[in-house]
Amino acid sequence: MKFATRAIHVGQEAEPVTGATIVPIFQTSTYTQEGIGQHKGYEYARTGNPTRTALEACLASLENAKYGLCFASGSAASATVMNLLSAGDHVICADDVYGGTYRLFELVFTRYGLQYSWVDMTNPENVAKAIRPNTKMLWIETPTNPLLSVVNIAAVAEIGRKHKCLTVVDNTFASPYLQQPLDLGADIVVHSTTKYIGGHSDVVGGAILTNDEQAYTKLKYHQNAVGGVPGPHDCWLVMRGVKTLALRMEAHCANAMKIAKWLQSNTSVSRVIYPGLSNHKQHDLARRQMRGFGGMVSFELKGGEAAARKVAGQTKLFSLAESLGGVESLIGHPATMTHASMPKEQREARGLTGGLLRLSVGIEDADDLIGDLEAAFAMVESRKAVGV
Ligand code: P1T
Repeated sequence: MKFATRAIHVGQEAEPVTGATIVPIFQTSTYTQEGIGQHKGYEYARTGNPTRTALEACLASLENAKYGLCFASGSAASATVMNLLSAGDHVICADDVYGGTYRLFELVFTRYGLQYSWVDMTNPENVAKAIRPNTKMLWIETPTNPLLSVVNIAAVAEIGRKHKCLTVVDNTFASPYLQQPLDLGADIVVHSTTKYIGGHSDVVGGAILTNDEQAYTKLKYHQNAVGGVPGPHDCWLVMRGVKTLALRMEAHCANAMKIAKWLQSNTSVSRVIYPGLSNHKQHDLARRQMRGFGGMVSFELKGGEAAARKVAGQTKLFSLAESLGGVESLIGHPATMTHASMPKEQREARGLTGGLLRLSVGIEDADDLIGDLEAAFAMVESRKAVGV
């Protein structure tokens, strides 16, 4: 079965008792046993729930994985991957990641004795150079949040194999429709299903997908032991969203490309970052590694931070909001929003300036979205002209 078919059918056979075509929401915390130890595979809903099982099977299939585990958030999924490690272990991470991932690793897990090196993974040699005797994991995000750098998954996974490190890819920005890291040699994929997979900005969730049986067994153990599991209704919402992932991603990519090109031609804009533009530093790699270039576009205005702050408050269709990947367009100011927990010096060293704006381009009509940005830019220009 091809991707779009799997998104609608895998794990989602008609329910055997009633014939319900759509997987029901099994809103139960426990399961009645016929006798001690005699049950139908479910004992307690932290450990397992049929609605969650269906979603786990579907997402595993979409990432070409044997095993899937779902979580209450992308952050809970990332934290559970860290549970594979022990005090004294070292992780090499892409230096441009979601601010919450930076916070989780640098401010939470370092207190438990894990060590992190933040390296520019766009050059895989930097990863090889950062390897230490205690390095156990390589953590990739690609395209990165919010600077949309593209990391060569196959090259980094090769380094991981050579040094017996697990390679993990946070595939949230691309979604499995645009990129399947396990096929490129990665060991584990992590998602915030809050984003493109859910697709409607109405649910928070996460997932881990893998073909590594040993890693899966440990992750499943920690999923149950730590307990950051999603409720059945949330699983059902994610499952409803994922059915249209293929269609939505095509529309996100087409709209983002139009907007990136429009921004590039606009005289108020000093820099546009979109992997689909031929001047993007890893454009050729993105062409090879991804099926499309995604729905995220970052840019800077000539007026710097002051102009960025004003534009972010002026758009009408682009809501000023955290998050991404929904059908509706969002605009964000990473320095004060998604990446506020990263110290200013760290942000600036990565090129994440106060002037940077990030668009999550939705699937509305592209002309309306361009019109919205145009009006916001004009409003800021006219205020500047009258000194407001
Ligand atoms: O929000 P949560 O479901 O816990 O997912 C965390 C997360 C993990 N990985 C990436 C690449 C992410 O972008 C996120 C969440 N990001 C935002 C909320 C944001 O606006 O960038």
